[in-house]
Amino acid sequence: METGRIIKAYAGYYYVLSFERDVVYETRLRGRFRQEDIDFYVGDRVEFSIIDEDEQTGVIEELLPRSTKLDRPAVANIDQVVLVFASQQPELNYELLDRFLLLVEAYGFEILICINKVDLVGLNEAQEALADYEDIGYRVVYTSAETEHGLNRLTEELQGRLSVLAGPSGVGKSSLLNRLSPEAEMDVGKVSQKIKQGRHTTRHVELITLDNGGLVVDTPGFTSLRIDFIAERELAYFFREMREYTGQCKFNDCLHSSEPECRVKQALEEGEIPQSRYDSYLSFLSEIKGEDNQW
Ligand SMILES: Nc1nc2c(ncn2[C@@H]2O[C@H](COP(=O)(O)OP(=O)(O)OP(=O)(O)O)[C@@H](O)[C@H]2O)c(=O)[nH]1
Ligand SMILES: [Mg+2]
Ligand SMILES: [Zn+2]
Repeated sequence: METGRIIKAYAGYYYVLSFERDVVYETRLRGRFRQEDIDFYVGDRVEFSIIDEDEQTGVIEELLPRSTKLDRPAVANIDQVVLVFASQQPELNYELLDRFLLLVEAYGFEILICINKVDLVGLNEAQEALADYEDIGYRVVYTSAETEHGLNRLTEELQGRLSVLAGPSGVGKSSLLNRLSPEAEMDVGKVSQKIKQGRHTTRHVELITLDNGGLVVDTPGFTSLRIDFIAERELAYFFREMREYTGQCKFNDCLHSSEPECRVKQALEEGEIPQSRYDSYLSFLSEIKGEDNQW
């Protein structure tokens, strides 16, 4: 029996990259899996048998245990989520960045922030724009798919892991992947047109293999950015810089908005919590409470 990883699923076929050799097999599922109603995800590790070595075909016999499973996009065994934002075009939207960060924190994945298109503003300005996030402790890499700035650093961060690229449309996720792995041949769209239409260029889920053993999924972004599955009380916990203060408020059920003697607000006034992060917190809080449902 062979072992490998599903790197692509298409029309009932599963493309499995063997762990033993550098070959991708076109496989089908054993019939019993249909009765057992087991879904197979891109990223899944499987046992399979080879039907024809020359044709590179096989049959999946067993699903190996998963560490994580995400439904949208459907990817198993994710090691980290790379949040890609652009320094410009589209302009860096902090509340949107905070929303992505919140979602990834809530799912419990490791996070890498990638700020792309630094060629448009210069490295210094790009770094200043993310200073708060670096202070909070997030790992940030600065890249340009245009000039190739930072691509070595990004490649290092992807080594030996399964990463999902996520972020708004038009920030350059597919362009970065095309640079990292020329075989990727991801569709790259025209940013202005896409923003107008609100459509995504990238549609199917596929794992791209890098030379250093890294695996990367380019996604159409999280299809839903809804956060209403998060409880009011746990929201502050997902803001890393607030976490250490939440237990020190006067009231146990403090939501850090208008309550007196709130340790989080004190930290805000002392500059320990960035104002824009706190603004995002309040905005998400009212959204979770159902006061504002824009997503
Ligand atoms: N100046 C500059 N332009 C870039 C850079 N990276 C990508 N672009 C351009 O930005 C546009 C969008 O790039 P894509 O790679 O399609 O963006 P995406 O994030 O994959 O977008 P979706 O697939 O819609 O989510 C294209 O016109 C790219 O040529 C960069 O580093 N600098
Ligand atoms: Mg894309
Ligand atoms: Zn409080």
